[in-house]
Amino acid sequence: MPDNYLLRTIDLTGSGQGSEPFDYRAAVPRAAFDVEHAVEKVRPICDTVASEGAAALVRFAEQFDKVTPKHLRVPAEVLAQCAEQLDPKLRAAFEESITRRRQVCELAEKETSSPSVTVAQGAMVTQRIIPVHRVGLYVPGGLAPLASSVIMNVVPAQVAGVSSIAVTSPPQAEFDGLPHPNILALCHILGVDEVYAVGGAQAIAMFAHGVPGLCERVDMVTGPGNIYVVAAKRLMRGTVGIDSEAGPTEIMILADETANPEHVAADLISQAEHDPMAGSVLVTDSAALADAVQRATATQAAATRHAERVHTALTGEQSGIVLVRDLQQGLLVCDAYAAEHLEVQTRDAEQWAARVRNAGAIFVGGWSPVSLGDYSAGSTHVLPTAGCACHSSGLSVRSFMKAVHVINYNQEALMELADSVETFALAENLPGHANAITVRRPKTSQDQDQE
Ligand code: HSO
Ligand code: ZN
Repeated sequence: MPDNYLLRTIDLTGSGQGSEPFDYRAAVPRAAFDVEHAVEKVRPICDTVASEGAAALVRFAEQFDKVTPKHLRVPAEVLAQCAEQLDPKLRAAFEESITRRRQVCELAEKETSSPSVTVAQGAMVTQRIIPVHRVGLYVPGGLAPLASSVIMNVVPAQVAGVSSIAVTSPPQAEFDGLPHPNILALCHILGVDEVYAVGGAQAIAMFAHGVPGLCERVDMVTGPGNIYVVAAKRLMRGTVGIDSEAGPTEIMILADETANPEHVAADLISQAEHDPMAGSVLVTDSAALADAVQRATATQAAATRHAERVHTALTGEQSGIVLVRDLQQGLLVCDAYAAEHLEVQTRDAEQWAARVRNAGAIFVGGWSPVSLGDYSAGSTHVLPTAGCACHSSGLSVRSFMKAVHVINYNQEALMELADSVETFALAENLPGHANAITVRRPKTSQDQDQE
């Protein structure tokens, strides 16, 4: 193998043919992401915010962001100013992204109906859909101020009917202690006027506990962040709802010899650009494609702006090229890995994509790269990482809605079921439960005599 090849090869062509089940998940490892260790570090920060409020937020900004925030809450006129000063081309790109994301939210993700089922005469159960009342959205700053995350979090929350939305993002020294101006501009465009210049674990604590005189507590915190933000979400979960614990980003590409190696390489690099721990994995049945992708990746990675972190990500344990016997076996690898992003660049891509069970989002064919979904496709880019796509979904309108069962039986309907419930309760050795039914039974003349 030429020494400038960056991606390691995992050859599975001979694996998984015996009678023993083969562990495809273990064959493609992920980077270690030790949230538990970070939880211990953020615990005192969250406690201090709870006890000292705004003063602690200023101190932590000075310590971690190396700046004294000009305002902890960004004044509305600053938001408006940032929107006015936007480059018109960028503003148009923001608006295109918002329009498409909103379209998908309204047409495909919104579930407004509250179905009622009459399970017997007089016995009705309704599933009422109620939006979360108040949400706090975290937008990362630092190396990667992801303005697109504002859209991906705010739009579904608004379509869901969340009535109170607050956004927070770290204060930046280069912007005079304010969050990145593109983030502020987007808040204004989206009609969000409650915006804080607070970052890191302390921002999550501010949302979870509330800070007197500054910020009311929220019901749910969403949005990506670094490991300390994730750790604070884990710590505060329960005090507050969270969307998910986002780990390092990852892309898996299932491709055959029809794929364009330059495109495949560019897509692997695009996600490696996020983080030295990002995972970029190609799964292919074509040794020729594997080789061409290695060459293209080496050339493109050397020339890219963030070459250092791209190089670290691509050469890490969590990235590589998986060689499979055929696409059928490739599909087993994809389902076992459950990638945050899965691209299918094969002949009959739609058919192969339709057979995938586990992926955060599926990008079909050669003209739907992950970058398109990151910004403007209309889909969400807040997606389950670390294999969680086998049980979880990306952030959508539904994430901001609660389904509440409303139970409404009349007397006859309850009496019809009384025996059944009492029997069940006694079988669980919970006579108090049975009694809550029994006391409602009509009194017999015998009962009345006993009283
Ligand atoms: N690929 C990232 C989202 C993102 N990319 C934002 C660019 N900006 C995680 O899905
Ligand atoms: Zn991205």
